[in-house]
Amino acid sequence: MAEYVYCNGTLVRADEAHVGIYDHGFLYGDGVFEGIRAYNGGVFRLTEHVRRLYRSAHALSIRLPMEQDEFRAAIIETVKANNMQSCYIRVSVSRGTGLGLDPEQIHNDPTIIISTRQLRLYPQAMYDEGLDVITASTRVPPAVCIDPQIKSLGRYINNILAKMEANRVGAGEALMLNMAGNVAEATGDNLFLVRDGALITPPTSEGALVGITREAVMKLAADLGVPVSEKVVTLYDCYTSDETFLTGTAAEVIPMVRLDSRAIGSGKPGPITHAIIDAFRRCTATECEPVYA
Ligand code: PXG
Repeated sequence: MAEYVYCNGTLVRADEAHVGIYDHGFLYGDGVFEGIRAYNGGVFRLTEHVRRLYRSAHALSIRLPMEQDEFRAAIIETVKANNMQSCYIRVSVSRGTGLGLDPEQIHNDPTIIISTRQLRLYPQAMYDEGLDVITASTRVPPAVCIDPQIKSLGRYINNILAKMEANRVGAGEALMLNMAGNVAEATGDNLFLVRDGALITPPTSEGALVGITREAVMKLAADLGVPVSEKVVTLYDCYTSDETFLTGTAAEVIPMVRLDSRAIGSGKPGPITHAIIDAFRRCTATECEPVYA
């Protein structure tokens, strides 16, 4: 069956979709994106993802030519056109097309692409055994320079470099520090640590994206009676935590059991991590917006 892509207002065959060579996303990373997930014919946190997309676009003064409910409908139509039940949905938006930095000199007609893909997840063994992680030497840009709340295309060069550092030594992920040397997040996931039965995660001012999975986990933890706080996290805090895990749309909730050759806690996924993984799976199984209703 042909793969379909939403491309600037219409569904077209993926092999016929194209983006101009002067697209500002391609030329300058001048755009925003979302990675969304569908589970068993339902989209997880669709409203929250589209809201974050619109906030990211607004912060960059990119005006989307439709209301959020129409955008949500376009995402659902794309999933339907590909007859997908469970998939990764990539939404990419750029400012428009034209050579030169000046937005006044380009067609401010945002490029909008929505595509669906089967997921390439971490193997189950990594969820059972936990990830071996390193600290990357590549830093996150200061929040006062590039705000991490904007899920912008251009910000990811450093995340890619940090991921390459992890790949080079066979680690599953890399933690990224901010300019003060505090932990911001992993390359494509947020970080939580467990200390004395409570969860701690770095605030966005430390350079972390306001992850949708992070928000879901914070609420699930509260429901389980596990206190959660946003606090500055140092490498010492990670090395000496009882448990640590990462959260993201693609990885969901994944335990992290080693950091820079030090075992975290027992060196095995801990009980709170297991409880959060179970609660998150229940959440994705029951709280999705139906596509085929
Ligand atoms: N931090 C960063 C820097 C991310 O990019 C997360 C945390 C987790 O956020 P969510 O909202 O997913 O819980 C992300 C996630 C892609 C892609 O190509 C998307 C992400 C990461 C890597 C690749 O769609 N976003």
